[in-house]
Amino acid sequence: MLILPPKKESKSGSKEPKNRQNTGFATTSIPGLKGHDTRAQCMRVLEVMYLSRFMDEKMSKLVKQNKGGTFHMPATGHELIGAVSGLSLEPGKDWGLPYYRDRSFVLGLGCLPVDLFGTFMARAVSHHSGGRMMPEHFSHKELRIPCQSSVVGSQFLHAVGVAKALKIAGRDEVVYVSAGDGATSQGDFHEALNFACIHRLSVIFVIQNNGWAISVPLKEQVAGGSIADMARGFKGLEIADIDGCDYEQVSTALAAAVTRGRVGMGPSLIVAEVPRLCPHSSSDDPAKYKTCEIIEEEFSRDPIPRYESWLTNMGLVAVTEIETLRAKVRARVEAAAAEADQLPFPEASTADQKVFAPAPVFSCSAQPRCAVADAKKEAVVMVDALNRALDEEMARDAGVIVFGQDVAHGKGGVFGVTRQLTARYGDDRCFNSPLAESTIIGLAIGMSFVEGCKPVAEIQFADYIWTGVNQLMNELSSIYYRSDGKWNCPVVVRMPCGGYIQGGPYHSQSIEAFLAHCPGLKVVIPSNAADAKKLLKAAIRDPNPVVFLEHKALYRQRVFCARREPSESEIMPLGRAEVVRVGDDVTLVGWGMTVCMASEIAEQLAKEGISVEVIDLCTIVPLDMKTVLTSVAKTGKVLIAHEAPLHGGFGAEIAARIAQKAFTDLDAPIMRIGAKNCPVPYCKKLEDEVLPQKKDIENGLRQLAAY
Ligand SMILES: Cc1ncc(C[n+]2csc(CCOP(=O)(O)OP(=O)(O)O)c2C)c(N)n1
Repeated sequence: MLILPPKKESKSGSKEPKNRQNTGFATTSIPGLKGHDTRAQCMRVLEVMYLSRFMDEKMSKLVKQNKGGTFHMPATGHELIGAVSGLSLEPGKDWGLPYYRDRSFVLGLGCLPVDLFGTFMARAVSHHSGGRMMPEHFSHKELRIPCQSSVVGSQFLHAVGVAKALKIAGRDEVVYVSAGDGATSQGDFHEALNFACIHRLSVIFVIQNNGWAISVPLKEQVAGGSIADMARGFKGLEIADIDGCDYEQVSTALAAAVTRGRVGMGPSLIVAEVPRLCPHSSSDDPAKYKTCEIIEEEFSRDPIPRYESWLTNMGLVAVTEIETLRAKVRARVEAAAAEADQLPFPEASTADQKVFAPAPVFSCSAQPRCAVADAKKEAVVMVDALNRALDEEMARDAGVIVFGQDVAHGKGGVFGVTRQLTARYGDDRCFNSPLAESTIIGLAIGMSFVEGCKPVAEIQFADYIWTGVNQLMNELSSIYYRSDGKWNCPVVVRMPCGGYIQGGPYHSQSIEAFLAHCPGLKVVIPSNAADAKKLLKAAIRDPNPVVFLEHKALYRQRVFCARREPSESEIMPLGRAEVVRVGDDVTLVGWGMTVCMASEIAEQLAKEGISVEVIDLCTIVPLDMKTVLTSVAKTGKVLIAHEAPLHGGFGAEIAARIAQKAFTDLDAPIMRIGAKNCPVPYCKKLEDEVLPQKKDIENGLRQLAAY
């Protein structure tokens, strides 16, 4: 069984509340409750509800006062379900992925009002985002609240990923995730329920159903109008459909779900009906879509007076105590807002910092490049080199976990890259995912939140990443930045890419330019077997998300791609281009397939006295322009060749940089070669017409040489 290292608790910038005594709260039985502990716990719930409500009242004033915050996302009406949920977890042990209207959850778990006010006013608070995110996008490392985005519903899969890593590590922590009713229309919700049930994960899904997604009522959102009914098909999911303003129902449901998760019995779904007693946000006007009768009915369900009545009716608290508590909380809210107003704004100079986490520096000077000639003996092809890299990394680090479609057991991936890994490391360490790319990336994100876990996910073909692109580009890439460097995601996403195999439009795509345009992703594309092994090892040891592109047509290519297999200790740093052939007349910059083509052509042209310097970028991000510019300074002529469409291709970026930085070194116009601006067709005759061919590269090089 994999034992992941225990989490290190880093120091928080803010003081945390001391002597929190809510552990075990969830197991308190409510009916007929009596005694000091229970009373104290119930009062704590009320205190958290007041905190959230009074903060809303204060924020609605602050938003008009030019204090740095321009947007208010109120939580009024949602206080009870959130407070009880937060107080039901063990802070620092359990995990919470709350959505924006779940302020009482984070307060219940232990977040401080001063931090939340600071975030509201876009100040340099050490939690939540340090001014990088709009308010109510919670993130708190010590309280195990992973960085939340604005994309509704994508957190469901992160929660499932956290729970999967915890299960593999044999830990008894539970994972809470919340969202509104509208978010249940997202595919990620259904994918998350599916995965959580297949793997019997300790996730508590809480849907705070206020009946509206901005202006869209539930009946236009959910077939049949019942989220609980919609979810009943998921076997193994315990469902509670409750009144989210009724303390007994809420605390009973939470207690059951926490207990169930704690002992590993599987996921729970709590659908809690609540009123939204406020506009969707400070930019919204409910009068456009709610009648007075609806608004009146919603106010009749306000959880605060209802809970106050319940407390007094149960004899747990006197009216005077309630008044005292209200006054105390109001004063605390005022003090927290005033304290937050003293906090500085972040420095402008930090705006583009922390896009990437610092990566280890690998020394590779002692590692000579594996020449093509070496390949004749003991040559390894790329597919085998990649398999060896995974094998060695899994043996080295018990946190490396491989998953994706068809990757496990006897199949070992549709190209065989992951073969034998389940047999060697067990099905916790190499497992099949459902056929759902959003699940794969979302899961990887969640798993990477658990320290020591290093997910290496496979997307079967780069052409199918698009259904996972929200998780890749909107979530994974920016978590380090959005959390102001608190949460990093050491995820590798391997994707076979490229054409020349008659794969048609859906098995031929070259997508590096899309990826390169997304800040926060490293993008790697090896062009030979030795580099593939060494780069994959570097990618796995990098603390950032790395997309690792593997050209399908090079997987088993021998002539130009097979190499002597690098030793176990050889690693190639990301961000270093390689001069694969030294030359004086023309520089060719390529990556992936075009490097192999160019190497062959350069060999032929050398016989005619045309000396071509071939540069393999190896990594698109980080981009090693220094090597490119040094070569251009020598040759004065450059051809950039890539397989992706020329239009908007990554070659344009390189050309622009050369033009800006090395204009005076140029003796000829910068030339680019790429595919036609067209999908890649199936028929070989058509495919050859669209994708760049060796003769195109040859012509380009000849033209430049003669210029
Ligand atoms: C994927 C996505 N689409 C659209 C939006 C814009 N948006 C923000 S909140 C929201 C409504 C969400 O409603 P619901 O999930 O019911 O939660 P509630 O706000 O009612 O608590 C929308 C459409 C978004 N943030 N994410």
